[in-house]
Amino acid sequence: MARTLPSATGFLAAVQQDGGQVPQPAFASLGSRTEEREERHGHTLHTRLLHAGAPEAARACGPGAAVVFAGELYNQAELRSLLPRGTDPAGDAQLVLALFDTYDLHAFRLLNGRFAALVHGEGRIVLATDHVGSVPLYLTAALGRVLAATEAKALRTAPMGLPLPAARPIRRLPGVHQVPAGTVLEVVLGTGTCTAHRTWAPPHSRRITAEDEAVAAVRRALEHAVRVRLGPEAPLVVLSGGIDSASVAALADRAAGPIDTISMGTDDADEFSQARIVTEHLGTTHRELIIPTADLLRRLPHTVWAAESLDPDIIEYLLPLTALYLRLDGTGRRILTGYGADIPLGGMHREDRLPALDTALAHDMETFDGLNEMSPVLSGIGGHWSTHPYWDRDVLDLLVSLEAGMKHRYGQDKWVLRAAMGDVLPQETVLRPKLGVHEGSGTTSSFSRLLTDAGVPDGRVHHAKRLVVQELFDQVVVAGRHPDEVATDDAVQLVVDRLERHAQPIP
Ligand code: IOT
Ligand code: MG
Repeated sequence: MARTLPSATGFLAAVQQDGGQVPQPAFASLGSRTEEREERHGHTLHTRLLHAGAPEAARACGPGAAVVFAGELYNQAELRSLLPRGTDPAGDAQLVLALFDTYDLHAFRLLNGRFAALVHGEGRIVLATDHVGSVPLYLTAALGRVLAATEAKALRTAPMGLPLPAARPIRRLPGVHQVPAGTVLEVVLGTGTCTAHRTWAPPHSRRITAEDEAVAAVRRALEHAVRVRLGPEAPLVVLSGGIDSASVAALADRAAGPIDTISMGTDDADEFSQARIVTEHLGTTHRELIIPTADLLRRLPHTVWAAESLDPDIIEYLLPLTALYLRLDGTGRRILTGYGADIPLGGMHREDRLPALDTALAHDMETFDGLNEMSPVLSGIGGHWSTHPYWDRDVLDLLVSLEAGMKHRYGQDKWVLRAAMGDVLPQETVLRPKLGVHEGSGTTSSFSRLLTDAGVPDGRVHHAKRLVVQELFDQVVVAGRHPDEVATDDAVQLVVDRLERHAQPIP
């Protein structure tokens, strides 16, 4: 069978002295599981991998270090050119191990990928994610013991107390920390010292480029990012019919067509006609999926379970996509999405003043870490693997650093992207204004309605959404309940009762 998913999509790994017990992780992501134990440098490395049938390439061991790797690299060819002649690593984990032998933890500064990794070296553990932390990685530690996992809930039964000031504490899960985006954490087993090494940061400067150069650079970078994300089988592009996902579909179709596309809508709203303009132009195998609004809202617990995020706005963007991923036929699809384009291009802000546009996008680039909006678990709960060309390291570096006048130009938002795609998409698509997935699917309004129908005053709806998400997080992440057993309506009722109690004057 052609392998279209990465070797591993998640892991729990423990390094400890006594070879003690390791929790059986309750991953939300689907996949086969393999367990391995190995004695190294007086410690046991115990790995539980989540994979799609070929876990071998996700682990690599050498005399100096062992690597556990979930996800995939997108600049392998470049990376291989750094290795001595005759070195031919079999997979991404081996490649990382070979680079680690030469560059030590600075190897992670070289990678462009979507991954989480653990390296066990002599007396220390190195934990790393890709430049934007798109595969979340969590840890908890004690002196001489480190437990790391790609889902926070996998660590909830075994939190340990070692303070890790270099990592981000997870609210509501004491003892559990997240590896910050673009950061390598190094934990010395003997002393418990934890040091952070930044491997990537969003550019703060802006480049002045001629129009045609900027347009060509965007096209080239995006084309490359799409190409390296394709597997051996036709990819599936989740398509709204907006410029972001239509561009990904067009470039994937040119590189590996014919491709499959899918659009979701609800009984409240859809963007089917706009998506169809794209699919007919490209000749994709297209499917329209209507998810009844009540079913959509029932997936709120699953979305929080997968994203492990407490941000109600982000959860609203992710809910329709999660519901879509759960309804795909079969398993093991490689999914390409246009998610993320709006952040470096300032598309969400509908802002035509350049200072305000750059302020907004600089803010978004400073605050995305920990929101987990690109977590592979969102599609992993349906057994799939998603990837985001706009957050490719090279694409992101380029888009962020273009001066704001390339992003808003001639009265258009995301101008440089639209200009870069003019020859492969219908004019109507190129000119179509932004509509967020939370708007196009009616998610924001149906979630609001759920709350106002339960008695929440209009002015408190956003606050109530935050509390509902928090309540769901407490149930499906902190308490470890399965989302199938958690009802959105019950969480809403709990929040409404709590709000009403607090609204009463204190006697
Ligand atoms: P939006 O850009 O509308 O959608 C994200 C992706 O989801 C699209 O590119 C497309 O691949 C897929 N998608 C959207 N709607 C549908 C649909 N009806 N059917 C199938 N697939 C669909 C929010 C947003 O507007 O999404 N995402 C922003 C940024 C979030 C802000 N985050 C932050 N500040 N940290 C984005 O950049 O994509
Ligand atoms: Mg978008």
